[in-house]
Amino acid sequence: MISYTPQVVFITGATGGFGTAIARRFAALGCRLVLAGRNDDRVRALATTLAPAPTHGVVFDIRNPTAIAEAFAALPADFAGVDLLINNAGLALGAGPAQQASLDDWNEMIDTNIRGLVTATRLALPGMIARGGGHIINIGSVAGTYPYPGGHVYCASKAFVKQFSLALRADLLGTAVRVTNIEPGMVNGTAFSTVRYKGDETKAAQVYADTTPLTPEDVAESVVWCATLPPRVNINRIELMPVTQATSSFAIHRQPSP
Ligand code: NDP
Ligand code: 8X3
Repeated sequence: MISYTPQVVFITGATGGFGTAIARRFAALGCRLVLAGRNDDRVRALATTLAPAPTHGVVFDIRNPTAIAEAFAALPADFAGVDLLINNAGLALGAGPAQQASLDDWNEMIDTNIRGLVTATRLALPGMIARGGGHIINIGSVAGTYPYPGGHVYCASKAFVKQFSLALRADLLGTAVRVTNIEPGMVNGTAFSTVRYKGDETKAAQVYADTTPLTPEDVAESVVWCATLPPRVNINRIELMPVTQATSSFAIHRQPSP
């Protein structure tokens, strides 16, 4: 049941799997959408597919705080009152052991998943508070709670997103601004694993082989549910996994005594 409909929804990573699925859902609800991506052609193409929904495209690399600030400052009047920010842009790079990982990959994950997310959040918050309400929805991950081999900085970045979400809500107590962290497990139908494996489609496909993963639409459903609840309700976190995935026990390395 839809109890509340946001007016202006700002989605980072709108050109990717989750971002596009989320944009479609809010377009269908009649929201005005700010579509953020780093590729102008892809942002324009997405806007075309969403027409006649009112959209405004912004193009920036989320690792560039100045560019994000300029995009917020230049929002046209009818898109300036952002009352829902969806911090979705993010990526994992590499899945090998930490001691063999690329430091450049680690820094790119930190700059994208952490610095980009906090920058967009900091820019959106004052307007939400001034207008008397708003909602920050972060796309975290089960990786933020459950570490796994090869997860290192990706897991840590999503742990940051989870704790930042909870801490933010603590600061926002007394305002009508909501904060939610959505924490999906395995989701296919996006570029996530292809990006992680640097374009190796075979390795990316192996992640989902013989399973029934979640879909981007499943994630979008959880986002829309949180955003359309009555304004008195704050969903702090949602953790969702496919039925074909579960958490497991500790791994133990056993070595016979010499
Ligand atoms: P996609 O790779 O399909 O989408 C990622 C989006 O982030 C793309 O739009 C991409 O832009 C954008 N992006 C990445 N880096 C930057 C950057 N430097 N500047 C601007 N935009 C950037 O993956 P998903 O849709 O699967 O991932 C969306 C979010 O969900 C991520 O935060 C991911 O960590 C998280 N997640 C994914 C899960 C999964 O299994 N798929 C599970 C749990 C969480 P571009 O289109 O230009 O590449
Ligand atoms: C994406 C899910 O399990 O690959 O965040 O880390 S996982």
